[in-house]
Amino acid sequence: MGLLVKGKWYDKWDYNNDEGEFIREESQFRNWITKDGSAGPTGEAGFKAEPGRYHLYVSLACPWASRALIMRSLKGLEDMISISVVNTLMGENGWTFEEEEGVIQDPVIHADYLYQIYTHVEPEYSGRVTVPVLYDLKQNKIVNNESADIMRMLNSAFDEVGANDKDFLPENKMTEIDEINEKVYGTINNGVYKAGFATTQEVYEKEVTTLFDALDDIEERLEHSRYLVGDEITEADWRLFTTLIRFDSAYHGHFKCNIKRIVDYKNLWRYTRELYNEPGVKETVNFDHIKKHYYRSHKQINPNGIVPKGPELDFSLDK
Ligand SMILES: N[C@@H](CCC(=O)N[C@@H](CS)C(=O)NCC(=O)O)C(=O)O
Repeated sequence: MGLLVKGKWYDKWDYNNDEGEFIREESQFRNWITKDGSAGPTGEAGFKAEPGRYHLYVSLACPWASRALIMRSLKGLEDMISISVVNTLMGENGWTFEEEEGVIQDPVIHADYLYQIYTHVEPEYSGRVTVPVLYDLKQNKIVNNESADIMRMLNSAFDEVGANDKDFLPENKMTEIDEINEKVYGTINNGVYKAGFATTQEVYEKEVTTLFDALDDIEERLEHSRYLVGDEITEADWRLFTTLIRFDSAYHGHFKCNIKRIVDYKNLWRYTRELYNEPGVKETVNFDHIKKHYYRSHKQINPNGIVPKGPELDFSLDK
């Protein structure tokens, strides 16, 4: 694992502050694809929704990249936005395109490493090299590398050029969606990382407690509501789902988020299975990539890189 400093790759672990807390860096590319190419809420103009123009770099292991992948699938954008899939191991060169089952090579510069895509568009880039990356094949620019933005643009930008009309961000639910997203992000999506990457007992215990308090709250909320914001699936559900689907296979063991498993919660388990069985979703979930990535990439947590055999999970709906 490492990062770019003025376009040069350094292999170093640099995520924690002096107190042992995990600190996530802000994503740097924040342009927006719009129906007519006008500027979106952030970034510059010039990115018009056109079939075949954009390419998405993902890891099938990564919950953030999977948000983008799920939205691409739910909106029927598979033929309009092509993808590359990185190798499961994030090692000394970061994400790579080394051959492995499920890997899809980079069509742009036939890169060996994802960081080469970043330096291809910005030779002096400094920062982390993360997935997802939404890339403009026409202008050779990175449009955006923030999954929260990518989800939002895919929800509607391509609707007039062939995407289906599903809307996961209904206007009248936006306030509630934003509120729940914020809570879920801080305590659950990022919460598993904050617990897993803590480097002191004290920080770990604080973070894992916050995480399970939040899961208990969601469990309670789902007692009265089929989805997070009423009876229709919204963006908020997909943002929570990509963490829940990885929980028992990766976070419970590798990140020591083991007070309970998702399968132990009545409502959260029902909810996770329902979302997993929505058309187009299970195709984006690859447990082999998920387990291999987490257990093999973070040597400071699991030095021998042993990948556990289990757990056996059955996501069918008739359980
Ligand atoms: N805020 C970003 C976070 C993306 C992210 O951290 N992705 C991880 C993979 S799960 C990554 O690529 N990490 C590489 C690194 O931090 O060096 C987003 O939501 O898109």
